[in-house]
Amino acid sequence: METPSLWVMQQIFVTLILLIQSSVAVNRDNFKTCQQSGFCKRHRAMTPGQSSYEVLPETVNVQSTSVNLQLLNTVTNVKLTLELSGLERSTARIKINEVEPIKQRYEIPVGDVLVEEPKRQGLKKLEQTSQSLTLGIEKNKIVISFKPFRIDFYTEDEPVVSINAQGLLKFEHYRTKQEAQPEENVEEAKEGEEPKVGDENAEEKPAEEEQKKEEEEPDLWEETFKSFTDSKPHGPSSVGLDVSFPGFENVYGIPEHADDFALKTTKDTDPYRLFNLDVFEYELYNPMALYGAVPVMMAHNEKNTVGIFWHNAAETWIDIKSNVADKNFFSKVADFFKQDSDIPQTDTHWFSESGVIDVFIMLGPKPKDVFKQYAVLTGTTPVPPLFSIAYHQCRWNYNDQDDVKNVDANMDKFDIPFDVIWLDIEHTDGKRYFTWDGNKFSHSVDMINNVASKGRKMVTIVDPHLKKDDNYKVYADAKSKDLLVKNKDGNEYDGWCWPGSSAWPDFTDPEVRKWWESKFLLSEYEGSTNDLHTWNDMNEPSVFNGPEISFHRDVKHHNGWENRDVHNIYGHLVQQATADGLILRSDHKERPFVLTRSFFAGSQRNGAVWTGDNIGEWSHLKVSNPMLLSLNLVGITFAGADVGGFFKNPDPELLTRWWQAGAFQPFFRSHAHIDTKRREPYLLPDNNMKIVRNAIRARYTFLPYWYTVFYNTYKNGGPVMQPLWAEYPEDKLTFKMDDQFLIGPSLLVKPITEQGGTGTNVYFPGANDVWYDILTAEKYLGGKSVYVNAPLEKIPVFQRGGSIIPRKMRVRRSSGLMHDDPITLFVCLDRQGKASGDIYADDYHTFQYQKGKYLHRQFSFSNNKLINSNADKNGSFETKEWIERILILGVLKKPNAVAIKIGNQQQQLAFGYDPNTSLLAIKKPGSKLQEDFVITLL
Ligand code: NBV
Repeated sequence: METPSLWVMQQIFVTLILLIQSSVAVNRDNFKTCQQSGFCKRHRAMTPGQSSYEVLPETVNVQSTSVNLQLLNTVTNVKLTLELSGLERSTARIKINEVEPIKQRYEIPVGDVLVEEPKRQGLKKLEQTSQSLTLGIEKNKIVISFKPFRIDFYTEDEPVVSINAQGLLKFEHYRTKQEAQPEENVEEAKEGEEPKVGDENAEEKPAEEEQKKEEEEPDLWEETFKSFTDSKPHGPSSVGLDVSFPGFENVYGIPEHADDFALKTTKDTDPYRLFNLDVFEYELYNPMALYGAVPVMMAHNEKNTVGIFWHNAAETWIDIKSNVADKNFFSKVADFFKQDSDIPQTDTHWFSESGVIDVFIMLGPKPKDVFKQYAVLTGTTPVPPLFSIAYHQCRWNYNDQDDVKNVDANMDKFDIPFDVIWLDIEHTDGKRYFTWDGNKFSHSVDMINNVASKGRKMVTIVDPHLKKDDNYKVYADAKSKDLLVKNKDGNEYDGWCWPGSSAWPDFTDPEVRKWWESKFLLSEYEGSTNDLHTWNDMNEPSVFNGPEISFHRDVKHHNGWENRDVHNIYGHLVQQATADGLILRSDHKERPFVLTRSFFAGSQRNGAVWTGDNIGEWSHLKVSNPMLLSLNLVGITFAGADVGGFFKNPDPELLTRWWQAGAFQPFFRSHAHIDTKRREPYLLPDNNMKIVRNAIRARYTFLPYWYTVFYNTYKNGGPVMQPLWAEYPEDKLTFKMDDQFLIGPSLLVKPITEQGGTGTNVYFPGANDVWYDILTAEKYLGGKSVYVNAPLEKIPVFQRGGSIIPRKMRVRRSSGLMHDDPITLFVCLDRQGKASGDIYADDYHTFQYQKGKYLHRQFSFSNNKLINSNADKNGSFETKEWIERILILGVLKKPNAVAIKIGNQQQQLAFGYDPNTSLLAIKKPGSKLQEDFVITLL
C-alpha cells in the first residue's frame, strides 16, 4: 500500500487529468508536428527527382520467385540490398535493408502481423538489359530501372504503381557517432571504391549538399520534445520511399484519422501520421495520429484497384500529392510514360523512424481482388459470437451490481433488446485490473449469472498498465518473472496512469503474452465467469506523464528493441494476448470477444475496434461514417464509434440519430464519459425512446444478415461496411462518397447526421439496379440521386433489387434468446425478376464452425422459382431455425397459386398479394433451413 501522502498526490494527479480531459478541445501542444520530428523533417525536405540510388547491374540475381540486387547510394557509397519477391495472387513484396548493418534492424516477427510467411509465386524474366530488368507476374509486368533506380508495376500494360519514381528513397544506415561528422562523410563519399561514382557525384551536387545538411541536423543522436529528451543510442535510422499511383485520383485507407474517406492532399498540412496515441477530444478533418495505425492504402479508379501495405511498426508519416488536387504539381510519373499529362495521378511518400523497408504491392485489379490479397497476408475477422454483433450498453461507469441489475431490468421493462452490459475502470479495486471493488461488486458472479440468464453477457475493462503495488498479485507476479517493460537504463519503466505509478507488461515478448493469457483463467480472475468478456483500453499505450502521453521511445522491449521500433504493434499484441486468454479460459471452445482502442494491421483477427473518445456533437456523428469505412477497407471490419459520443451531453435528437446510425454500423455500443448525464435509451423522452427502441430492434431483425456478411468477409476478406465503389467499381460518382455506405452487398444506408434533418439526397447506385425502402417497400431506380424524406423516426435504409436478405422478425430481449428463431426471407427482385442471397448459420458461439459444423445456404429466385440449396458442401449443421415467411417485392402480377417442393413432397402454400407495392407474402413454408426446396409461383 502506498503512503497516505503519495495516495493524496495520486488522487490529485488523476483529478487533474480528469479536469484537463473534460475541457473539450484537443491539446495540440501535446503532440508532435512534422516540424518537431527530426526524421519527418528530413524526409519531407527531400527534393523529388534527385534520387541518389542506382542498381548495381552486376548484383542482379533473378531466381524463380524473386530477384535480389544491390542499390548504391552514390552520395554516401552505402549499399542496400533489395529483394523483390512474387507472392501468390498478383502480389509483390519489396524488402530493402542495409547490406552490412552495424546493428540488426527490427523486422516484425511472422505471426505478429503477417499470419504466416507469405506464399511465393513464380516471377517470369521477360527481358534484361544493361539498363533494366522486366519481369512478369500473372497478368502483370514489373520493370526495374537501374539508373536512377525505380520500379514500375503494370496491369494489362497500364502503369498502376511506381516505386521511387520521385526519387525519395532514403535509408538512414546505422552509423557510429564519429562517422556522422559532415566533413568525413562527404570525403568518404568522394573516395568511393568505384571511380564512376565519384564522377557522378559531380553531377549530383544537390543530393550531396542535402546529405551534408542532413549530417548537420541537430536531431540525429538526441531529440527533445517539450520537457522530454529522447536518447537515440543508435542514431538516425529512418527509412522512406515514394509510391506513385499513375492513373489514380483517389486513395483511401491508412487509418486511424478523423478525416474523410477519400484521402486528401497534404500539400498544406502535415503528412498523415501513424503513431498510436491517446488523443482525447480529437479534432476532425486533419491528419493527426490517433489510437491505431494500419499502414495500408488502396488506390481506385474505374478500371483498377491496387493496394500498398507498409509493413513497419515504427512511427510512420505519409505525404499525399495529387496532380488533380494540387494542380501544377511538378513531377508526374505520367511524363515518364509519355502519356497525356491530364491523366490523374497520386504520389505518396512514406517514411518510418526505424525498421526496414518492407512493402507489399497488391495489384488487384478489382476491389475484391485487393481485399483478398490483403486478407491472405494479415488474415480476417473470425466469425464473431452472435451476441457481440448485437447491441451493447456501456457507460463509464455502471456504479455497482445494483446499478447493473437496474439497467438490465429497465431495458426489459421498456422492451429494448440488448446483449451486453459493460463495466469501466471504476469496477476494480483501485484500478487493479482482474479485481473487483469489493463494496460495489461483492457478488460479481451472481451479477454476471443474472445477466446471463437472459442470454446476455458482460464485459469488464482490462487495461495494460499495472499498479505498482507489491500486494497486487498481477503486478507482483509480472515483476518477479521479469515481464515488464524497461527504461533505457534497464530498470522497470515507471509511468503514471489511472492507478498512479504503473508498469507495463512487455507484450512484444511471446512469453509475456502467454503469461497474460493465463490471467483470464477462471481460477486466476476471481469473480469472473465464462460469460465475461474483455475491453482493452489505453493500450497505445497511454502514459499520462510520458512524451505525447505514451512510452518514451527509448523504452526497452524484448530482445533489446526500443519502443521506437515496435510502438505501433504494442496495442495490437495486448488485444491478441487477451483474445488468446479468453480462448484458453474455455479450453479453446468458446469464441472470445475483445474490444481494443489501439490496433495495427492484423488486429482484425482478434476482435473489435472502436474509434475512442469522440464528442457528442453532430460533426462527430458524421465523421463516424468515413472513419469506419477507412477501418473496414483495410480489414478492420468489426468497428464502431461510441453511440451518443463519449464527451458532452447531446440532446435527444442527436442521441436518436446516433442510435439509428449505430444500428447500421458493424460494432454497436453506446458509451459515455463519467461526467455525463445518464443516457440509457429508456431515459429518453418517450417519443425518442420509442424511435431508438425501433432502431435497436431493427438491428436485431437484421442479425442473420449481419452474421452472414461477417461470415463472408471471414472467408474472403473485405469490408463489412463498404464504400459504394466496392460493389460498383466503375461508378465515378461514388469515389468520394462517404456519407452513405453498404452493409454487405445488399443494404444501402444513409444515416441522417444533420441537426433538424427531415430528409436527405440518397444516391442509388447501379443504372440497371432498383432499390427498395426497407420499411415502406417504395422503389427507387438506380443511377441517380433522389431526395428521401427522413423525419426523426426514419432511417434511410434500402435493400438492393436482386438480393435476398434473411431476417428474424421475432425480436426478443437478447440475441441469445433468438438462436433458434425462424427466418423471414426478404426477396427483392431486380428488373429482370431475379434475386439471390445466402444465409450462414452455426451454433453462434463456439469454434465448432471451424470444424465444419455450419450451414451455408444459397437462395436464388428466377423464372418464378425460389430455390434453397446448399452453398457449401463442407459444412453441415442441424439447426432448429426454419423458414417462417417469404416476402417477395417486385412481383408484377398475382400468382394463381404458390407451391413448395421438398424432396418428392409437393404442397400448396397460403399467400397474400398487394398490387400497390407488388408484394407477395408467402406464409409458413415451414421448411427447415437446411432443407433443399423449390417454391414455384404458378
Ligand atoms: O476507462 C475510462 C475511459 C473509457 O471510458 C473510454 O472509453 C476510453 O476511451 N478511458 C478512455 C480512459 C479515460 C478517458 C478520458
